[in-house]
Amino acid sequence: MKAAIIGLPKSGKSTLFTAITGKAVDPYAPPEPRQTVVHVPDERLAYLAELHKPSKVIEATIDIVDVPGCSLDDPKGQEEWRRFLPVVRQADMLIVVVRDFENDAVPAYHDRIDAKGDFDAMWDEIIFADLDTVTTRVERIEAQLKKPTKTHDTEKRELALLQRCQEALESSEPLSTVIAHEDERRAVSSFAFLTEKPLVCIRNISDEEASSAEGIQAEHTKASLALSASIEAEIALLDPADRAVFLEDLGLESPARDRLVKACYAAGGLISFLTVGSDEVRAWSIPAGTTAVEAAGKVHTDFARGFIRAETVAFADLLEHKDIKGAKAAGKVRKEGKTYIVEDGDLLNILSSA
Ligand SMILES: Nc1nc2c(ncn2[C@@H]2O[C@H](COP(=O)(O)OP(=O)(O)OP(=O)(O)O)[C@@H](O)[C@H]2O)c(=O)[nH]1
Ligand SMILES: [Mg+2]
Repeated sequence: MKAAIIGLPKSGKSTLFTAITGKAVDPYAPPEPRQTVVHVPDERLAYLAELHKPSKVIEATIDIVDVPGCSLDDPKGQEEWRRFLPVVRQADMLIVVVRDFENDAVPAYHDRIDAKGDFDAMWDEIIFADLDTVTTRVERIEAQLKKPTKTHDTEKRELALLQRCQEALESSEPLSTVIAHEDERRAVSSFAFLTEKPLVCIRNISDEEASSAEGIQAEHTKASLALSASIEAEIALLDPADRAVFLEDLGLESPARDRLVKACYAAGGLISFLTVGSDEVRAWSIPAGTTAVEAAGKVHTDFARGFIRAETVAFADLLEHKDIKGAKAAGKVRKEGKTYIVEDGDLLNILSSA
C-alpha cells in the first residue's frame, strides 16, 4: 500500500512529510520524491503481544512518498510534473495537500489563498494526466486498426472502453466511475490511471485553527482532513514524551500521522487482519472484501496455493473471552473456507498443505 503526497508548490507537502516521519527535511536537498514507511497504529496488537509474548510485534504499514510541487502553468514546471508522474502512478492512493494558511514569508501560488480553487486546479492536472495517456493510446489503436492484423477484435474492445474513458475525463469525471468491472480494471491496469485511485484531501490550515477546522468538501475525494502541517511538524520533532501535552493543548486526539493513516484507511476501504504465533504478532492491511485465500496469499504465496481453511476469531470475541482458549470454549472460533470474506480485526490461523 503506497500513497503519494502531491499538490501545488509550497502547499506544505514536505512539512506534512516531516510531521509523519518526525525527521526534518533538508531545505536545500534537490527537489526529488522521498519515501517513508508509516506504521499503522493498532491497539489490538498490544493486547495480543501481552497474551502471546512473541519475539516481534509487526504493525501494518503504508508507504508514503512526498512528491515535489511543480508550477503547472510554466513549461519547466510541466516538464518536472511529467518527470514525477511515474512515481505518482505507482502509488495506490493520492494525498492532495492544499494551502489554506497565512504566511507572509511564503508567497502563495498565484498570489491567492483559495483552498477549493487550488484543489480544483490540481484536479484538472490529475484529469489531464489520464486524458493524455488515454488519447495517446486511442490514437495508437486507431492506427493499428488500419493495418491488416489478426487482433482487431481485442483492439476494438479496448478502443470502445478507452473512448468511454475519454468522454468521462473530458467532462472532468474520474475513471473510477467508468471502470466498474474486474475485466475492465484488468484491461487498463497497466496505465495506472490517477483518477482510479482513492484521493485524500488535506487542507493545510493556519496554526491558530488547529483543532476545530474541517477538511474541504470537494467532489471526488474519498476522505478529507484539516491540519496545520507546521504545528504538526514541530510537535513531531519534539521528544516523544513531550508530544502528548502539546497535542492536548491544541485539542487534538492524535498526531497528524495517525489521523492521516486513518483517512488513508477510510479512503482506500482498507481493513486489518491479525496473525499470532510464538515468534510474531502481526497486523496486515487488506482491502475490505478480501477473501480468506487472498489474505492467506498476503502472508505467504504458498499459503494461498495449499489453503485448507482458516481458523478465525473476531478480536472483539477474543477480548470478551480473554484469549483464544476462552473464545474456543465459547464457540467463537470458526472454521472458514477459501471464499470467506475477512472482517476487520479477524485473527486468522491459516492451515495450509504447503
Ligand atoms: N504558517 C504555516 N506555514 C507553513 C505551513 N505548512 C508549510 N508552511 C511553510 O511553507 C513553506 C513551504 O512548505 P513545504 O512543506 O516545503 O511545501 P511543499 O509543498 O513541500 O513545497 P514544494 O515541494 O516546493 O512544492 C515552508 O516555509 C513552510 O514552513 C503551515 O501549516 N503554516
Ligand atoms: Mg516539498
